[in-house]
Amino acid sequence: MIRNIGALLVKGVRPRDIFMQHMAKYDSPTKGKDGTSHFGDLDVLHIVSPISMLGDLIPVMTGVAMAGRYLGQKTVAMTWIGDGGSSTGVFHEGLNFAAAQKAPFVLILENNLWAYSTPVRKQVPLENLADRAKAYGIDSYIVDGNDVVAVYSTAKEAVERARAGEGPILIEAKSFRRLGHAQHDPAEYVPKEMRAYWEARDPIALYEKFLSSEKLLDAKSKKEIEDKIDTLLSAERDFAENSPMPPAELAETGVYCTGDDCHKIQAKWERPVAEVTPPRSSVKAVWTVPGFGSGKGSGGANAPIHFGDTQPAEDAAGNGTKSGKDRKPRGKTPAKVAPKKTVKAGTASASRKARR
Ligand SMILES: Cc1ncc(C[n+]2csc(CCOP(=O)(O)OP(=O)(O)O)c2C)c(N)n1
Ligand SMILES: [Mg+2]
Repeated sequence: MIRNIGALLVKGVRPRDIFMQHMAKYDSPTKGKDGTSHFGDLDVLHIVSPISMLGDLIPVMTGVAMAGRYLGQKTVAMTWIGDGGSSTGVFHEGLNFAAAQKAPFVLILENNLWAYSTPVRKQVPLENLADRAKAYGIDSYIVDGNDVVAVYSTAKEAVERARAGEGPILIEAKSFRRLGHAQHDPAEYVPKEMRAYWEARDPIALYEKFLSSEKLLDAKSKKEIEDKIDTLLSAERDFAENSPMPPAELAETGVYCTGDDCHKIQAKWERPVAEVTPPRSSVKAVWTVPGFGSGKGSGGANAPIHFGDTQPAEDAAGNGTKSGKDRKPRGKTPAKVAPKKTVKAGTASASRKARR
């Protein structure tokens, strides 16, 4: 999800890459092709590029989790979704699929109370979005999303459990979106009292308080950290600003995958391939259905799908015509009696009706 730039930095993405990506510079991860955080790094940092369509990353990350397991890796896939995004169809399809596959997958649902200008209460009738997990028979956690240590330990536990085969796991992190949806949104629809309540629970201030109370941070070390970050960010910003814009003649390159010169990603097998090769079967991997496809019965054209009470295609084509166009219309006089199953079903529904 594109709201997780913080997580990218934690994973090791350099600030310059994020700056350049936003400036659409040539040295950016996508060489200026995309202006937002739509980039990943499969090879080194193991980051899958986000997708703008809310929820779509859930089945994708489920696939990544399944692929890792198949290849014998001990990977756990993780992604984020918002409160709004958790109401999309693909959220439910993806999580159901992950649950059915027992995928080693951890999904963090950031409930920041707003989806653009829609408050969470207007789009979902649940107090706790973690309850969505119940529908898929998977475990979930609710965590104070503004408590850095709680989020860390909950996520760590969930990842360990997913790695041990207990996944997928849903974590609802309760939080708040302090600014608007984006720079163009002043978020005047947010009640003042609500903003004040959450501003008093700023996660960075709370974490600093925690570190001070644990004697892990004092004014001097705080200043050192802040100065270090300022220096790093200035250098990274300067690098990004001085990076060239992409040459116009490259505008149409790198749009489609062109094979080896595009990427060199290979599956990393960590188990013998033979282990997952299916045993030889005496049954041919061919399944023919009379009258289906472009065989004899269809006269070379698309075969009609026939149900129990319609004339089989081969019988109908028995007039010797080769072309589908010239065939006599079929299905007017059923050649066969409807199969028993259909009769039974009809009887059952008739008796149901009679009971009403
Ligand atoms: C399927 C889909 N519908 C609509 C959008 C447009 N859109 C982008 S972000 C957003 C709001 C998302 O709210 P939420 O999921 O709560 O995440 P938040 O922005 O609060 O982190 C919308 C409607 C989209 N990207 N994808
Ligand atoms: Mg939200």
